[in-house]
Amino acid sequence: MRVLDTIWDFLVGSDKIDLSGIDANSTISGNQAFEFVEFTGHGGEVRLVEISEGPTQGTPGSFTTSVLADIDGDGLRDFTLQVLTPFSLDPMTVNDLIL
Ligand SMILES: [Ca+2]
Ligand SMILES: [Ca+2]
Repeated sequence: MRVLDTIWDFLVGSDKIDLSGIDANSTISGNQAFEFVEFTGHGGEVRLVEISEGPTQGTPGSFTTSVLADIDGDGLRDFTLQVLTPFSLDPMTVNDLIL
C-alpha cells in the first residue's frame, strides 16, 4: 500500500510549507525555485489540487489538498504532499507555500 507524506493540522494563512530548499528542476544544474503553474512539461513546477472541500462555508472545514511537483519536466508529479487543514476556513493557496 502506498502511503503519502501527510501534514495533518496545517493552518491556512499561518503555517507555511517551505519548498525553497528543494532543487525544483533536475534538468538544469544548480538549485532552482519552483514555479506555481499547471504542469507544462518543464521541470520546477508545483501546483495544488484540492481533493475535498470543507463541510460548510464559514465554519472550519476539513480541506484536503495535494501539493504536486514536477521536477524532471515530464509532466508527471515527482512528489506529492497531502495536506489536511482541519482548523482553516479557506483552502490552501500559493501564499501558503515558500517556493
Ligand atoms: Ca537543478
Ligand atoms: Ca516528473
